Amino acid sequence: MLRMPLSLGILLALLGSSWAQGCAAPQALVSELLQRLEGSVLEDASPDPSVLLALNLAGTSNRAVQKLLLEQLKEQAVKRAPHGMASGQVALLVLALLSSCQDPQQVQALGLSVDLLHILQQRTDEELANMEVEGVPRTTLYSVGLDTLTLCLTGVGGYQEASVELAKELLSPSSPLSVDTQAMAVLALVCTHGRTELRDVRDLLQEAVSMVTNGFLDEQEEKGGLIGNIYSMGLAMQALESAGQFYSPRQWDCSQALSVVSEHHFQLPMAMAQLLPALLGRTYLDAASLDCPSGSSASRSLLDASIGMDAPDPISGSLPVESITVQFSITNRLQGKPFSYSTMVRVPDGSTLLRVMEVAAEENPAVYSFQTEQVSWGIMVVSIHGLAGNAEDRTYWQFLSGGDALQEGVGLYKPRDGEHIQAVFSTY
Ligand code: B12
Repeated sequence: MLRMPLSLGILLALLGSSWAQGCAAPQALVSELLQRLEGSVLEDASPDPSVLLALNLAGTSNRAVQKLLLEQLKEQAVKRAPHGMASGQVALLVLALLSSCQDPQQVQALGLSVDLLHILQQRTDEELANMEVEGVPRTTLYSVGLDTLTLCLTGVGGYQEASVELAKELLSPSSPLSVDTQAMAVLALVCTHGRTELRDVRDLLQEAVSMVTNGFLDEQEEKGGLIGNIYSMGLAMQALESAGQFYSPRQWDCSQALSVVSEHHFQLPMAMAQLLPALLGRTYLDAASLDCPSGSSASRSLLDASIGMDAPDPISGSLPVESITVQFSITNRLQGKPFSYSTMVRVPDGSTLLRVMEVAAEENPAVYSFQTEQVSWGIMVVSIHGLAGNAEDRTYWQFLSGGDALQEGVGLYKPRDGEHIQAVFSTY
């Protein structure tokens, strides 16, 4: 059944301009994020299912952007999903299609057709088989959470077993779990809890969700609103929004979380996409029960839609920019011949870590050359000094400052003068 999308205008009018009751964000923040997210959609860029999902959950009225993204994602699905797309990526595609009222079992584009649910089921089975044999999924537990949530929302088999595995991992993790991973698992378990009839499964899921969400509430109280870091807030808020019955009679003071996120200037579409639904009191659990887009033809050009897209802060052109010095080290003690190098790099103040690495590589390419890939969260460093991270070995280049892992990627993080950044070849 097709219903009209919840108009953001009406919703915002209902919310009013100040903090409304319940978990409703200030109007200005919601409309700014929505506009920037719409503006991030480009004709020639690789489409992001999380962005379409968020726009649909937020009830965008920009049909041109919705239509463009949907077509791009369908093409991506028929071209890439049958061959090697990771389980979590298939799951995100399914969620984006569901939120657009499309049938994920019959995705058609470019004269091809694909059944994404069948593929998702297969990939999830592979994740679970890996967990059984090796103790870890084929990709990550975060992706298993996404897969399980998606299978559950579509009612396709396998999600119950996956939920049991996720619950066990939440209750006694084999390695520390990030807030993001726990939050995604909570969304999946809340869905399964609502669907399963099995008493012992329900009890297990209840115990796991209750433990995680109470932990989130404790952390929020201790850290003045923050749960994990600023980039995990979107998913943590979605988890708390969906799981009220599991921490009842305790209450969630969501205005505290809202004040933390409203103070941050989000730049990355992915960060906005995970946060926006939570600001409207919605979660990924709503993806399959959404009002459908009306399908009216695009009335605005994409150029119109791209207003408000903020470019990274430019370094002032007219004023002289001060230079800073950053120490940059690369270390591998994990694979092949060990190495460790360190250099001092001078860059204009306000430069990103990516720029620091580029300057290091220009000055000494034999040591500091590196390669990157553009992915959903921006620029990911895939290899340094000829050594590449690998999903099979679960290796990657981790970035640290003063021993702490950076909370942003190299394209966003701006080192301070005198800071020592380490890239360490690590496992996850
Ligand atoms: C799993 C995960 C990882 C895994 C990915 C392994 C894998 N093969 O799947 C590993 C451990 C490698 C990883 C590394 C890093 N991660 Co990470 N990661 C996640 C997590 C929990 C889930 C991502 C995911 O699987 N999505 C589902 C799949 C289906 O979608 P996808 O688009 O294919 O996902 C890919 C990208 O997300 C990419 N990726 C993962 N992390 C990062 C980080 C950056 C900066 C980039 C550009 C890409 C990237 O790897 C995924 C798999 O290919 C997210 C949490 C979240 N809220 O999204 C954090 C998250 C994306 N990671 C984050 C960070 C900070 C990092 C690191 C920079 C940490 C560090 N100090 O080194 C590094 C990247 C360094 C580099 N080499 O450039 C932040 C990004 C915040 C930001 N503003 O940029 C997040 C949001 C966590 C957080 N709340 O802080 N990560």
